[in-house]
This record gives sequence, structure tokens and C-alpha cells, in this order.
Amino acid sequence: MRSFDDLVLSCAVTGAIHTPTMSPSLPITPEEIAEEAIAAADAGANVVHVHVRDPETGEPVNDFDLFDEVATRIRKESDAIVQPTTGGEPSSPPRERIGVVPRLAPEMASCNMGSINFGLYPLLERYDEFEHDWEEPYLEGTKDLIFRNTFGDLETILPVFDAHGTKPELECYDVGHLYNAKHLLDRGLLESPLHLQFVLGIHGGIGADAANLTHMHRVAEDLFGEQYSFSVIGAGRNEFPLGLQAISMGGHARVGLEDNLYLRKGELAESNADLVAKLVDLAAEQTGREPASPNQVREFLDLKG
Ligand code: KMH
Ligand code: ZN
Repeated sequence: MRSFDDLVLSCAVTGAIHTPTMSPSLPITPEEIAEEAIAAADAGANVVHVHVRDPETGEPVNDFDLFDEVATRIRKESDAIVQPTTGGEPSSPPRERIGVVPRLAPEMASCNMGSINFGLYPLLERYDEFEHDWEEPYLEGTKDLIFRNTFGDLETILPVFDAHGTKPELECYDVGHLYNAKHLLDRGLLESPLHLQFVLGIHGGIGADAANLTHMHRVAEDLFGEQYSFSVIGAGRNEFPLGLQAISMGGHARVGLEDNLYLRKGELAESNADLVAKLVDLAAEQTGREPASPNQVREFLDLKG
């Protein structure tokens, strides 16, 4: 693993899975998404991961004008790295989701390393208390979702990253996705060093526990040696325990309302910035590590800036 004393701390401010009925804090409009991202950056996030939503319904969309508006607003007020999703509206095919890369030519964007079942039943059961309405039309497509990212899709979209100088952050939802990344590296579709995001706790992916994070790290060590760095997403209540574990292993972490709505058990987070501030405090107190500046991250990850 590549060493870096400071932290790459990402904040995923809205995502595509949580619905406005689950938390009043979830940003929906481009103004809200940008404001949340800027505040998260002020609290210590050096990367802000953004999706966009229909301002009227909250539905996740692949609307590149909205992405452009969000990115422009953030860049006016912050030098954080704006990382758009290419997971976008997750029931749409990758060839549609990738459109954000030619449109924004971002320095980094997410890139999902394989297909998975993406099950929402456990999540929605958990949020029953918010009187979540199963009939919300845009959830229809995600009730039994295959999050599609085939080898053929990756062969199509990775050259688009390359053509725009956009570094892919490789979202790995299971151990097999690390082998997919190795395969794509060997075929010259990815370039070292890789920046991996281990995603633990999605229903359909690897479970969120300490042993699984250790295993993902061990497999990455075997496959990529000194030529990679990693960050972790612990979905839901696993955000802080797994984030802190990753940081104590020399890795990096992501927090945010895309992945987790709660500051602690029973207490909804009022903002993304609160989630960032909590991990910044935990990391400093428990490991002595602090977030790098965005420019230090640019240098470490060799972003075009
Ligand atoms: N939704 C997360 C589990 C993406 O946007 O491309 C992973 C993610 C992927 O953020
Ligand atoms: Zn995302």
C-alpha cells in the first residue's frame, strides 16, 4: 500500500439510495447539494462525492446540467476535489451514467468495479419509522436492482476516464471486484497506482465487519503491492467503526448522508458536515491522523488539478 500520513477524507453528500422521506437533512436541489458539500469541505473533507436529484421529486437522475451547476457552485467557494458519481441513477446503464465525465472533465470520478445485486429491502425495513412509502415511483426500479457494471461496460467507460484525464476511484463491493480491477490493470484499461474504495455493508455485497475489511486489504496487498491506496465506506451504522479501522490501518475513509443518515444510534445527522467533523475528531484522538489539504490529495493521487 502507498503510504500517506494524512487522510483522504471523502464526503458523499446525497447519493441515490436514501429518500427525502428518510431524513430532512438530505440535500436535494443543486443549491442544497453544493451548500452541503462546501460545509463538509470546511469541516475537513478534501473530496466531495456528488450525485444529483430531480429538484422536485428527489429522484436520482443522470442530468448533466445539474451536475455542472453543482460543480460550479462548489468550485466558487471551495477548492475541495469535486468527485461526481458514475454510479448515478443506479438502474440506468453505465453508458448513460458515464456522460458526466465528458461534460465536467472532473479530476476524479467514481467507477464501479463490477455488477452486484443491490438490495433495498433491509434498508427500507429499517426506515419504516419514517413512514417510507414503497409506492414512491422512483423506487420501483430499485426494488430488485442489478447494479450493472459488466466487463463490457467497463471496457467502454474506462477509456472515457482516460480521454478526459479523470482518475477513477474504484468502488469495490466485494472481494471479486479487486480481481476485476487486477484484470483491467493487466489489460491496460487501468493505470497504477490505483485508488480503491472498499464498500462494505451493501445488501448484495460483502458484509460490514472488521475481518472483511482486513481481508479486502490483504487481497489488495497481494494483487497490487505498493501500487495502490484504499478508502472505506461502511454502510449505515458501520460508517464510523470501519472508517476508524481503515484509518488505523493507514487507509482512508468516506462518510456522508449517501452512506449513513445517523450521527449516533437514534440521532439523525443534521448535516454532512456533522458526520465529517465526527470522523475528523475520532481520527485525531484515536490515531493522530488529520485530513490532508485538497492540494496534498491532488499530489498524492496524481490528479490533474
Ligand atoms: N452508493 C455507494 C454504495 C457511486 O456513486 O458510483 C457507492 C458509490 C458509487 O458511491
Ligand atoms: Zn455515490
